[in-house]
Amino acid sequence: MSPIRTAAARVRPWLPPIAVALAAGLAAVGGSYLSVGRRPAFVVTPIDRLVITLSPEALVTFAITELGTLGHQVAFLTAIALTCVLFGLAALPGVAICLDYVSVDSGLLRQRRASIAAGAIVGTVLPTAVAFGLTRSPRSSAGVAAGAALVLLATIGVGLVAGGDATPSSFGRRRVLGAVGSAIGLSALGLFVRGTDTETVSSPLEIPADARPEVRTLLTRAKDQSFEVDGLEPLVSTDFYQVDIGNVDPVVDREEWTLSITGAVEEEVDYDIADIESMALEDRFVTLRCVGDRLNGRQMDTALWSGVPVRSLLEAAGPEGNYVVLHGADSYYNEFPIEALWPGLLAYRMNGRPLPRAHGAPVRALVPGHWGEINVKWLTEIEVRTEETMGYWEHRGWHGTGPVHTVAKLWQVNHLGGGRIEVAGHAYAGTRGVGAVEVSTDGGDTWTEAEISEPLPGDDVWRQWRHEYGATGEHEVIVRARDENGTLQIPDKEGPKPDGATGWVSETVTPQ
Ligand SMILES: Nc1nc2c(c(=O)[nH]1)N[C@H]1C(S)=C(S)[C@@H](COP(=O)(O)O)O[C@H]1N2
Ligand SMILES: [Mo]
Repeated sequence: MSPIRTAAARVRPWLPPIAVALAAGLAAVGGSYLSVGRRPAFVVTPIDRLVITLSPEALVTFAITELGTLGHQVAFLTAIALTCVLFGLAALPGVAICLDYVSVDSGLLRQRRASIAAGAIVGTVLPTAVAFGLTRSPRSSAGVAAGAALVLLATIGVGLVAGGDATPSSFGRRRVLGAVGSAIGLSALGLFVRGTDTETVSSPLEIPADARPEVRTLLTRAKDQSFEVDGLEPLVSTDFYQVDIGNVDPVVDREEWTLSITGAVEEEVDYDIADIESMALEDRFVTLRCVGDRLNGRQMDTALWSGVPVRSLLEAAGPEGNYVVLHGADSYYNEFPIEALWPGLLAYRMNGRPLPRAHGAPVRALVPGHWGEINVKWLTEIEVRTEETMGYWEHRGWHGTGPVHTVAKLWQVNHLGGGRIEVAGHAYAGTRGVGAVEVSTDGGDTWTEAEISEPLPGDDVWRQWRHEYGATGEHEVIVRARDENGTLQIPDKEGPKPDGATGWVSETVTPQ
């Protein structure tokens, strides 16, 4: 067999091997996804971690506060692209041997079956080794091997089939097309089989048939107490926000999971899921809000959580320090005064169902009144400390471990006809409780108390508010909450970083 080189290859000899190698990289990622889905073993997961770790703080903040979910998607797509390049690089030596560009141009080897075979092997083994090094998952690595091998075989196959009668340039093009086509095909199959592999969290409005009577009563009560305002989320959120340091949630095996209480304690204690489930269960409505939430953002939600009070576990260990660091299985950690943890809950159910993976399965912490970030998910360790240290977000310039600010959101404006307008939303003041919500429909000159929903049981739960009025011209609606002590929501406008957004939500409304 004589080497056939394309016109393009003569001008840019590196182009076909790079194109084929990148296709092998894509196929490696596609193969890994097909075999394990969006899980920690997916080869993109460690790269995603690296991207987030290495991203400049300003970019991460922008993604969290301005882009929200979109920011996660952009970050994840970047990680996917980088992973394709990484595996493309790993496949490149093999591809180069296979395509014989190395050999022909360097004159060291002749194109022959042996070098094709060697190239195919090298081009498969290297990416597989990289995958195993990154994920330690045989299954994910096998997916990578299959993807890389598929592309190499497709390339070689096209070479053998088209070798005889093709013109040099169409021959090179066909090999590249064979490589790219098979890579896209495999990735499409991965997407088809796995979808986006994100968990669907059932709506709390459909109370599960096997719900405990207490849960049924509480969820029904929340439903009944919710205002009937068109488009307004009920008192138990139907779409609970999610904020994570990574784009792939950890998968924690319930049976293998343990929670350790360590550090400055009289006695270190370990619990497994059976221990936790054998303790008396408590149901609590708890609202969470992310410190990165914009003033009128949507990173504030409420669920009915069931679990065990932290108190009994802490008492058993006998803490001898004033601080705790909670650690999650995703290497996330956060530090705060132990005082805040004592009244906390270790939740393993949410709205009458097992805690979803997205919200920290098997067990997460719920710490009354504090910003979302200390409510550590996939909780594995409670480390007691005698001295203060910094948590994950504090290292990145946030101060989100303290109590939440009081806030009233203006989430819904309904035009009821005849110049009647209904404005509504949710208000939250942590453990201080929402005392009142005040609305101004004239840009802040005069204020009226809005109607607020009956309080749900619980020390750390939001309320809804609504207000109906008539208007003819364009006007500005402003809303502000007071906590149960009568303290007004902070008026000065500040963005979320570093202490959480402050100010009063205002919106210009034009009657229809
Ligand atoms: N292990 C772990 N716990 C975590 C996080 C995380 O990234 N990893 N994010 C925190 C942040 S910033 C918030 S606001 C809440 C969000 O909880 P949710 O995703 O269930 O809404 O979880 C907190 N607990
Ligand atoms: Mo957060």
